[in-house]
Amino acid sequence: MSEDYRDMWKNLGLDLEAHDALLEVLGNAYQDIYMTQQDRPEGMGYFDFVMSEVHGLRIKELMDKKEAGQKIIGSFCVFVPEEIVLAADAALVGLCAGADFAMEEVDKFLPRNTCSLIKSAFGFNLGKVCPYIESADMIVGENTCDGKKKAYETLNNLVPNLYVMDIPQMKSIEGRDLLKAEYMRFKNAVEELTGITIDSARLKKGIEIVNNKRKAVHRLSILRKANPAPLSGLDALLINQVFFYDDPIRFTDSVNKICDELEKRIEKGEGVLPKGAARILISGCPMAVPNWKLPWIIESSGAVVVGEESCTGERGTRNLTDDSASTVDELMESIVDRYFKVDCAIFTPNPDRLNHIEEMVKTYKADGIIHYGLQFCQPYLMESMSVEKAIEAKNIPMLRLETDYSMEDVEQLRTRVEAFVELLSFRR
Ligand code: BJ8
Repeated sequence: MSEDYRDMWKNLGLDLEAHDALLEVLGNAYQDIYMTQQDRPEGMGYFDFVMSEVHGLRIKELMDKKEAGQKIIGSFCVFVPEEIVLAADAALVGLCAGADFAMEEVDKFLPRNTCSLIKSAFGFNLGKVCPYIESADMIVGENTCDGKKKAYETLNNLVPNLYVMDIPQMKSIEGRDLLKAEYMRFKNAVEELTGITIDSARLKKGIEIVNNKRKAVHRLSILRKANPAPLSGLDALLINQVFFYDDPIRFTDSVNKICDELEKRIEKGEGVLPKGAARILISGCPMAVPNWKLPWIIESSGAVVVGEESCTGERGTRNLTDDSASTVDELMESIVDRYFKVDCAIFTPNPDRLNHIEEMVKTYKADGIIHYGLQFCQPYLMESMSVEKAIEAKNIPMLRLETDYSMEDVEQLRTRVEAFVELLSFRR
């Protein structure tokens, strides 16, 4: 890393020593997990580059934006509408929440039975190792699960710029009204932060950029229907993770480029694993960078992940926002319509998610599902029981796993995953 970055990190208030240690661990994990994969498409070079510069060049770009008067908004959830943020010339970035860090400090603020994702967000903040949180002008917390909701009360004492957005828990008329009211309030807050009034032309542009980004990711997902799969689940997850960090227009171009390459691969019948490899759909909690544990275990057990029913996957990216309306209010209605379809397990009841899982199994020709639940994540762990019953009634095999960010249970998980993959191969 260049000296420029060190100055930049220092100015952001990062703990340089701790940050160096973090980058070393991450760099090694990336080498071991990503760079040992065989037959990766050339287009993944771009995403490798983004990852290698995720705390470097990308932060430099964001700092340059700030210098030019633009604002940075950080978020932990796919319910924060990027369309509104872009309409005010600001940038939306995901905040670090995918690895354990500074856990002794975290234990002073959160109960032990808190999910790894929330603990990680606190660890990166308390350990002063997340340049995104330090560069953000506004951090958006959303009232989704109880863990996050209460954790934001504590986070509010640790950061100066937390904005809390309420999120409905039922797909009712009242629930939709609440989301609309909260998105209007968020639009006003973004306008106040940036000093920019969001008119319909700006909002349309924001919608167009985000729709294009989602269209590119949909194009990529559909290519994963092919057998043999042209892309590993690990690489697909990486692309889904980069979705939250990169410049949206550049990201869209890069995803479309890799799609062009994958189309050629498919024509030639080339894939990352042999045609007979078991095809797995992952469903459940999101996997923030650098949480690559489960797909790594699955794919090093001889199976291939063909889809993610997750917020770092299709739950987060499916459905476009209708941009045909002409007034700000109508466009805001379209944004609400689009986000109200997100079927996070915080909703009760949540039949859409089950339908989507079944639909994904068919679309991606999955042989089975691995449900990924983070320990202490009540919404997804609870829902996994009813999902399992419904899925197994349809004769689709499902394995329910519960884990955290540590690597201590890797061998235990591997044993269960291998047995599941064997079962799937047997049924083919
Ligand atoms: S829309 S999935 S990104 S809330 S793992 S913190 S649910 S206890 S992350 Fe999520 Fe938005 Fe929903 Fe998606 Fe709570 Fe569970 Fe932890 Fe979780």
